[in-house]
Amino acid sequence: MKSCVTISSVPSLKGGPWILWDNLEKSLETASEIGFDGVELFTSKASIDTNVPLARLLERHNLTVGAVGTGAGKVLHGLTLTDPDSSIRKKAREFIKDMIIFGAELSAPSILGSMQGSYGNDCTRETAIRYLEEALQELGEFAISQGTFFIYEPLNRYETNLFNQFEDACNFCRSLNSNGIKVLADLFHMNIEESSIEASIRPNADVLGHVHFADSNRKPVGFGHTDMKPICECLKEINYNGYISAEAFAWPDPDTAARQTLKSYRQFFCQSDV
Ligand code: LER
Ligand code: MN
Repeated sequence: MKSCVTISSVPSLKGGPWILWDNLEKSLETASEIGFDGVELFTSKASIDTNVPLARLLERHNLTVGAVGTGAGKVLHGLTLTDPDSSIRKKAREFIKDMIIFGAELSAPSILGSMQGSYGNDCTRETAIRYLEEALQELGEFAISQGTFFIYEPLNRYETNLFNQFEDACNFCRSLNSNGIKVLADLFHMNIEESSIEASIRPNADVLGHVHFADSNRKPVGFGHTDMKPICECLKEINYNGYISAEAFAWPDPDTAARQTLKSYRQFFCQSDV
């Protein structure tokens, strides 16, 4: 497993669930200095302005990219894959393809979170699920063509009404005509939706592709009340070898949040007896 911390390069979304908020160069320096293996990037578009090429900066700081998030497509540009308007759905797929290319160049997959959208008003659940299915099949195959995969993230009921439970999302993704889709276990969303987080993850190891590491209240792990020990034991038991990525509020401040996250990561994943 690899430790990972989120970096947002979108100042207008300050207050969202990302740990590091400084400019990218500074955030990479902080992530590396604290001791993370990787970073997850949240950007407004499929590129990022740096004085030195990003790949060189990552190499300098001995960091990999765990994933890139596509959420800005929805929150900044209003695009979702299940919008009733076909021109918006098309733009959403194009935005995501650019993000998949951006990620693939950094050897990282992209994540579909809020850009999945919701059904309602002009669109039934059945229609929205069909749109999602078609889009995921296309994007999964596109990700494979770029040498990577694409990650679908079930969200809690206040953020989508498509798939809230992990097992439902895994079954849906397994049924797709693409092997390019994996599923994300966000421990904050799962804390709201699952009866048991570890029991939901255990039978779905085959499609688990990424983990968002946050406590019950979306603060860094250790600042809430999720019982993390059985979840971490389950991830070890199923030999999960992907990223454990801190997508949490920068509480009480980015530096403390990052340090707390790595402390918890080491406590649960690097010690044999926790
Ligand atoms: C994205 O990873 C996520 O978890 C969502 O809550 C963002 O809206
Ligand atoms: Mn998440």
